[in-house]
Amino acid sequence: MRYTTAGESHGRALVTIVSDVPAGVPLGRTDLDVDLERRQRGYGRGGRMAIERDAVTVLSGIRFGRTLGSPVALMIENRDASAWESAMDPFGTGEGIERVTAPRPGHADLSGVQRTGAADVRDILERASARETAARVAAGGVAKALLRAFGVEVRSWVERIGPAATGTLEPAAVPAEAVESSDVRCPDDAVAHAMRAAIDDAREAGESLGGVFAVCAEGLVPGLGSYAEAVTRLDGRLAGAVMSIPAIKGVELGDGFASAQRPGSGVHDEIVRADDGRLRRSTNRAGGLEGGMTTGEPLVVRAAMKPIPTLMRPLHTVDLDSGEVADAARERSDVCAVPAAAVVAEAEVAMVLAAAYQELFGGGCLDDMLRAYEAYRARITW
Ligand code: EPS
Repeated sequence: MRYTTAGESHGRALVTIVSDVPAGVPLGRTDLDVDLERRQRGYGRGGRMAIERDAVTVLSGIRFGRTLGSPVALMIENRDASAWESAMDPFGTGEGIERVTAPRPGHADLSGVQRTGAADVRDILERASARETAARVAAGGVAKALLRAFGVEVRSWVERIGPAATGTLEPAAVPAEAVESSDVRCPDDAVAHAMRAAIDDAREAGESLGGVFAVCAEGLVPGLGSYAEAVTRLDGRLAGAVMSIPAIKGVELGDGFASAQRPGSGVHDEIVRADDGRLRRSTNRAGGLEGGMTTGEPLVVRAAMKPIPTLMRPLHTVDLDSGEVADAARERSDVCAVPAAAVVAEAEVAMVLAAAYQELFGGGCLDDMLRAYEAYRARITW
């Protein structure tokens, strides 16, 4: 399974096509829309989210609540597009439309115009906008539906926003309900309060804030991915997928960077026999991944998000028309989008894992995959 997206932030709609979807995967409207709604939430979001009501229109690939085995095409309309019709007109002349000429430090603006030769930074920023991640989340809904058939759930939480942090949390210490009811996706009430205060301070100061979130997948079978080839090792695929999300500047798997400070005995997870006779790990410092494969323990991916580059108190830049020092362009923006990015990362992780299930158990039809899965589980008696 893989996806691609198209769409500009203020164009008519975002679309995604999910290819190589097995037939027979149960998929309801809520499965697709629930995460779009979760991605829109979050303390620190800006004015745009008050306009949008992201919901999927299914264009192909689903019939009577099941996937057909054909590409799944999904569309999310941009409600804000009505205010941008002439500025985004595919066939207009652009006459009378104000150009953006002050590239924002930290955004795709400058490298984008250098790459494409565009005379208007808007040509770049419309697509580089994190609005695109709504389409990723829609695609992730298809991947999550496949994973659910194998008893796998993917969730996320936020551990840091600016200076306010919980420290590293174990999945077992993070109740899903506490996260979902928090507008910063943080299960610790006191820290959540500090996160909101930090966002308020940042807004007041014309600043933006980044943070750290974790994505966790539970119920995974061991052996997904591979130790054999660079491109099939799951670690690299997960890190690449999460780092493809705009503003993500660091990814760690399990204890990640902290592992570098400890001796081996303080890093590796001992193998023990559980009550059901199966082999497990006594700890999960590896974050559910060894040798490029899943261990069957919860998979934990953590990511660092930089602060959003659009600042209401802008940094200096150089105006591309005049060559003079200027204030960076100020688009309406979010103060903090870390909770939203966590939901986007769930989609990315789900897509990688769904593809890994298909590699191991076949990809044509869900029932065949489930039979292969049962045989695999039965073979691993220890
Ligand atoms: C974004 C700017 C803002 C954000 C947007 C990302 O949009 P606008 O330019 O319309 O004010 O709200 O994020 C989304 C629209 C979204 O759906 O997440 C940017 O410049 O990256």
